[in-house]
Amino acid sequence: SPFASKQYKNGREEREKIFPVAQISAGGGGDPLPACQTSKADGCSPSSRGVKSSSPHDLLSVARLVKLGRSKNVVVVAGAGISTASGIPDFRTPGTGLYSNLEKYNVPYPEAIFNIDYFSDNPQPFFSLAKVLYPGSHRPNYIHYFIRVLHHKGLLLRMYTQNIDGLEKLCGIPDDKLVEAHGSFATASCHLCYTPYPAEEYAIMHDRVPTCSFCTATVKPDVVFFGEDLPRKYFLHRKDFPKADLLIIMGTSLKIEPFASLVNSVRSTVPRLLLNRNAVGPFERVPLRRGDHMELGDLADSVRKFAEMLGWDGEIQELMRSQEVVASNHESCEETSRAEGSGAPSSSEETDSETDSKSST
Ligand code: CNA
Repeated sequence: SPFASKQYKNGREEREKIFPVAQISAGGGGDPLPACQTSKADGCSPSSRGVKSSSPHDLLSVARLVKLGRSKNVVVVAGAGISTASGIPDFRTPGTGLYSNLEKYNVPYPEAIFNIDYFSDNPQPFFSLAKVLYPGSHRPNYIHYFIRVLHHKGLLLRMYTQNIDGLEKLCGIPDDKLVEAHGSFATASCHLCYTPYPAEEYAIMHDRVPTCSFCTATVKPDVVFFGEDLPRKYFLHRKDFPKADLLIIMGTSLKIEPFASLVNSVRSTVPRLLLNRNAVGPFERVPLRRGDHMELGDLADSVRKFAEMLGWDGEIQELMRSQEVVASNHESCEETSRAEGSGAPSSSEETDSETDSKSST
């Protein structure tokens, strides 16, 4: 089957597929948990919030480690919560998350939209949703630029993101520092015969489902669906996590495996900092593991506070201003050239691909 051929392509040992945690605990493929159980597991229940909540000391003690030069190999693990400030809804935030707003996609249960078997029969819901997530209409925010500055300082070992919005790349985090664990929209392939299609050819923004010119099956962006293999690059985690000396977890509910378990693969003495609206994963446990810190609340506020403690806020704001000015000039240039009918200029956003340096902290 085409599925088997993809497994073969990725190598036997390296096969890991993504699953929602809820399905795994229900016996690997059962119905997802009902909403109330999900929100409890999300850490929204008073009991999981109450006992050890965030304190200003958490952020401060991690900032101190960084300033003392004790954290030089920082791994960042991120999810949809880092992009809500850019206007992209996450999955699970009640009210605004995509899972609360699925009526328009007409799917039997939320995860169906990213289920490869469901997609084979009915790709339309995914393509409707893809328009919301598709790169192009959103800009990186302060949180993305914080991570880029972490890289500027020579402290970022790697960023592992579950996001498919491409904002990490857009803010200039270089390719070799980034693992897009759940794939991206940058490329696409036929979901049956795996013929590759460059992004511009599969034209996701049009109101039709793109089909393969060889076998007529649906062309799917190389976003990893439930039940699909993770990209090869994901396996860098085997090298990176044992090397990490600080783990920062931001904006994720840690509900999707195997990504969620990555946070447990740093050495037991390594400090872990959770920045999120609510406690998630191992941070729901009371008491917390020694070395675990969390700052609960709005992520942009927490990251700004952290950056101020580190003395990086000015640099982040300056970088953000310069990049965003370049981007908006670029946009108005494109608009002008479109209006004048002279075609679009080529993209020229600055990235850090040559600045992968251990520069000053
Ligand atoms: P999720 O399950 O929706 O969890 C997001 C987490 O972030 C939740 O715990 C929220 O409480 C928290 N959060 C959201 N906004 C904020 C905020 N402003 N401040 C503080 N905390 C906040 O999403 P995950 O990333 O954990 O789930 C993984 C899925 C989501 C991946 O497979 C993605 O492909 C998928 N996804 C990606 C995007 C994107 O690319 N931007 C958007 C929506 C979904």
